[in-house]
Amino acid sequence: MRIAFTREVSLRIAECELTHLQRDPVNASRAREQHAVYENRLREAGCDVRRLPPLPDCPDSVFVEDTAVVLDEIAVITRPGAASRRPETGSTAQALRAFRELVTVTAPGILDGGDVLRVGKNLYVGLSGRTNPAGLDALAKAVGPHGYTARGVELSGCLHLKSAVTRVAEDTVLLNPAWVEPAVFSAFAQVAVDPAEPAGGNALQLGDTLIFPEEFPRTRERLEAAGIPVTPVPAGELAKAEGGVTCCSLIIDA
Ligand code: CIR
Repeated sequence: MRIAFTREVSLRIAECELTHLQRDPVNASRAREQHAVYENRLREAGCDVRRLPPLPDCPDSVFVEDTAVVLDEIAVITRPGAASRRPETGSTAQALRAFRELVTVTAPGILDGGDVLRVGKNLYVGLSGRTNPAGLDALAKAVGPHGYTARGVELSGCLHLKSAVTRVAEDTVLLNPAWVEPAVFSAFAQVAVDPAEPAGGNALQLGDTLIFPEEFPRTRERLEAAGIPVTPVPAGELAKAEGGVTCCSLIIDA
């Protein structure tokens, strides 16, 4: 069974953290409508969608991906790089405890799940404003005994590694070459985002389904030309909060 943990959009989402975008107030009810469509797409892709307890006073709490890194063997509870987001991890840990042994990142480490791209037993870890070398080390120590390697990846111009690059098929990544060095992913076939859609590098692969924002039609064309069909979702409202489609779920095979 595949479970997708999500969390409802806080009505305070307009007070979210912002790093690269100018504030364009998020409409919480529109964000909730779009989030409900997203949850339906997760169900259609075979997930049992379970909502974590609401955190109405944590504006960014819908972005559950940042609170944990879930692997087959363990789950690593993060220490988010933004202090405002640290209260989000407790309820994630509470939910994951039933499924995985937990390891927790501690100070001075910071780590956001959005910085961790897993491909098999390789973890690519963005060294971003939200993840530091101590966070990378903590992750590497936690996962090493289970046969994983974790390597740091430099980025520029975006919030998280997975803002810049995600896996879209067995052997293919989607990336924005302005934000991450394509040579790091030379082992993969690559689809580059359309330059007019710089935030188009974040897609969520669930088996044969690729959930992808409907706001990026040009990049969608590039994916489809590469033989990768997409399942579009409306994601524009949470994009104003610098969130993408991977950010809104934690996927766990139970
Ligand atoms: C933040 O800055 O933390 C939120 N406004 C956006 C987090 C998006 N999460 C993700 O990309 N994994």
